Order: sequence, then C-alpha cells, then structure tokens
Amino acid sequence: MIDEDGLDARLDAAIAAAREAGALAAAMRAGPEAALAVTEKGVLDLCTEADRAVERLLRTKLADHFGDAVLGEEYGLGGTAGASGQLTGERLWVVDPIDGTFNFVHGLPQWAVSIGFLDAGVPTLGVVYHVTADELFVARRGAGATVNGAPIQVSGMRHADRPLIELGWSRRRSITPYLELIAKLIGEDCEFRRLGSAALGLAQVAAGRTDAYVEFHINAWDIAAGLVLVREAGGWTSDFLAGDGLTRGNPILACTPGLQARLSALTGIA
Ligand code: LIP
Repeated sequence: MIDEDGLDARLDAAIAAAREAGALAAAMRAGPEAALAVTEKGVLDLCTEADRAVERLLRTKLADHFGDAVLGEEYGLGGTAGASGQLTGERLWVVDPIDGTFNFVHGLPQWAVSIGFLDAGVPTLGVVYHVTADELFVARRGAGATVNGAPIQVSGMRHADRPLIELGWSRRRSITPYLELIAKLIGEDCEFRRLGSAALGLAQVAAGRTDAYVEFHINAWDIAAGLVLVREAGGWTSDFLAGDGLTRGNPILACTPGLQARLSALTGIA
C-alpha cells in the first residue's frame, strides 16, 4: 500500500490534471470541427480526437509521472504496464478522459473527466470534473467526499416516498431488461432519468441529488472514481470489481443505503 504522502501527491496531481484535462476538452469542443470527428468503437459508442488527446494528457500527468500503471478507455493498458499490456504492480490509474462522449459531441453539458486510482486493487482516490458546471467532485478512501471543497453526503432518502433513480444503458446489453426495469420503477412510483454519463451519475448519487444509479453493464474507466465518491459520501455500491470487473466491466448499483435492498431485489444486482 502507498503511504500517506504518496496518496497526497497523487490526489493533488489528479485534481490538477482533471482541471487541465477539462480545459483541454472544452477548448477542443469549441475549436475546429476536426477535434469532434467521431470514430465509432461500437454501435453508438463514440470516440473523438478530444477523447484521445485528453487521455494522453492524463497518462502523462499521472501514470507516467508517478511510474504507475494505467487503464484508460481509449488506449487501454499503458503507462508502466508490462510489455504484454498486462497490468503490473499495485498502483493503477483508471481513467475516462471524456465520460459522456455522445453528449459532448452533440453539445449537451452532461460530460466529465473521470480519474480513479486503485491502491493494491482498492478504489482509493476519485476525481470527477463536471466541466460545464465547474463542479469538481473529490474523494479519498477514509477521508470523505466533497464538491468544490464542500462535504457531500448521499440523500439518506430525504424524498423517501419519491426516489429519483438514474439508469444507464448501452448497446453492450439488450434493451429488454432496461425497459423492464423502467416499468418496474414506474410501478413502484419511482422517477427515473438517463443522462448519459455514468461518472456524473455516481457523482450525483454521492451529492445526494439522485438516490441511485443503475446500469447492467459499465466499464471500470466510467466508474472507478465514482465508486470512491459514493462510498465516501455514505453510500452503498455493488461489488463492481468482483471477478474480472476491472478488465471486462460489470453491472453497477450505487445508492443511498435505504434503497439498497429494494433496488437489489428489482435489479438482481447485489
Ligand atoms: C458512457 C457511460 C454511460 C454508458 C454509455 C457510455 P463514454 O461512457 O458513461 O453510462 O451508458 O454507454 O459507456 O463512452 O461516454 O465514456
């Protein structure tokens, strides 16, 4: 495990890198159309030159600077990963340069820079920068969660009789269970949203603005930071890293604790 000074240095670097990465993404969004030319990694799964440029910046400022490994959405395993591209060592950055790329390309504000850090396999640092709102969500394992420096807590079911639940979905899974879950939530008098960024989805749960985030498959780079945010804000998350969650993704349920049993029963995510 890394000592306190090592974690302090990494958290400071992640905060600075998130802001620099956010500024780069925003500048590229406002710049020549070429930066927004999309390549499609899968059906409706987009990547732009902005995604790639931002990830290169994060790799330089974080993984290369500290000599740590990195897993990123656009370049996969890199940094100090072994020649085989396998994860090496106990210090891993898990980054999504622009989470919510579909929104980013279209000009919707729900996109964010997401930076997670795993120390010996444990989600330890989380930084999510909602650039268009200038909201910087930060969490460190055992030290709480903040937004722009102010402490945050999950909702505690303050709107107990009318929960607000965000559902994520992608073409990586069938639409049927997603539609069935919507019908179940409506039957339970729950409101639902789909905003298109899992990183922001978990940040809003941590901030108490929504009561839960559910997605039947999500990748580690989307939520590695959000796991720390929700847990440090007093929330519950499913065991996302179980099995080969880190490299192949898993379902995610993140919520205020009062909703966990009910949503685990509705979704089958425990
Ligand atoms: C997105 C996730 C979202 C999911 C999308 C996509 P990206 O990440 O944040 O929750 O439903 O399919 O994976 O691709 O914008 O970085």
